[in-house]
Amino acid sequence: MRLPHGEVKTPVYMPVGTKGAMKGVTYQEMDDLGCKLLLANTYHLAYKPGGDLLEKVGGLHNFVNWKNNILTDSGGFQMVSMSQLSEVTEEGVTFESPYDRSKMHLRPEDSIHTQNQIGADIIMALDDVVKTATAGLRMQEASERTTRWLDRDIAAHKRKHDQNLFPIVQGGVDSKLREQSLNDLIQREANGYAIGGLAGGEDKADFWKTVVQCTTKLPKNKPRYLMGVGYPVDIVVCSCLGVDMFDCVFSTRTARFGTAFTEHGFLKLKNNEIANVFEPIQKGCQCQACKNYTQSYLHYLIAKEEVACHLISIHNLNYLIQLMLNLHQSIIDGKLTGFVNGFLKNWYQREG
Ligand code: PRF
Ligand code: ZN
Repeated sequence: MRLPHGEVKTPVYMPVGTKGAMKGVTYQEMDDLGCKLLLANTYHLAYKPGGDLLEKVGGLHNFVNWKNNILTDSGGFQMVSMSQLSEVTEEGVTFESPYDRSKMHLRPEDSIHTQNQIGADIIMALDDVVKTATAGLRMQEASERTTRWLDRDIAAHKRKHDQNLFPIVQGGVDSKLREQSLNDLIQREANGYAIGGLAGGEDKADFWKTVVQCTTKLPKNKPRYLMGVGYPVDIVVCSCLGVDMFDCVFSTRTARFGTAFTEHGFLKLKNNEIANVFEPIQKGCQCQACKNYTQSYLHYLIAKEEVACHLISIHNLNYLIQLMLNLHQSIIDGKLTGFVNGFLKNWYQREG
């Protein structure tokens, strides 16, 4: 994928720095890990430091000194994650700040204006997001409203030459609504598309079916971004189903609770027996945590020091970035099937 701040190999995992910072990891470290595309969030950045300040310093890239690519989510997802504090109408969404109770009106025009100020390489359409389990008319309204808002997004977008606006397919796990949303969005001929409204607690069977329905229909020559998916197994399987981009806070959030990714699944470093394991999290891993420290030491650190969360976050990010590069290479080499077989066998077979 060629973007204004360099080329990105796909499939790609995008680490999430919601507020213009990763939790516990600097952007310099993200660059060292080989990250080429980061995610940030319009709602949080609009609240602080604000779009005007970001525009004044020449955008988020300059503000945080990041030379690679950025994608901004539109604020749509906060309608679900902050549902107690938001109200949606045809005009747009109103949020009440959990910090100081101030109101923020986010119409499609506002989301795009702020995203133009932030200056990310990929910006997202403002979608009407409802919980995946939402039934009937409200789900239909949300899906159709997302298309109406897309037309307002496109009209408001002032940087079509250097910012790629991705529409977001909605419709929950209802195949008719998805089909309608797919048809409407594909007609608008964007440079890439996102699949939204999933990873919200739906049945796994419905999840896979909906992903396949979308990837089958979306244009083959344009990137497809599955929003909010980040479990290693889901990333591998969905890459096989034709997804190119993923994002999720899971890798760093779970690290802060002491869980590391390994080729044999999740490793809970808080468990007492880890005190006697004098090996790295993952043999051969080139990250700072594995090159320097044993599981036993990390287990001891977790109870005492913030730095343990930092080290495990670095490891999990390195794990996902390397996993994606290996997936990419296996596709290039025509060896995807063998790679996926090996990955799944290792993941579910603890003894290797
Ligand atoms: N829409 C937006 N951001 C998202 C999602 C979505 O549907 C999801 C999936 N639930 C994650 N992030 N705008
Ligand atoms: Zn490591």
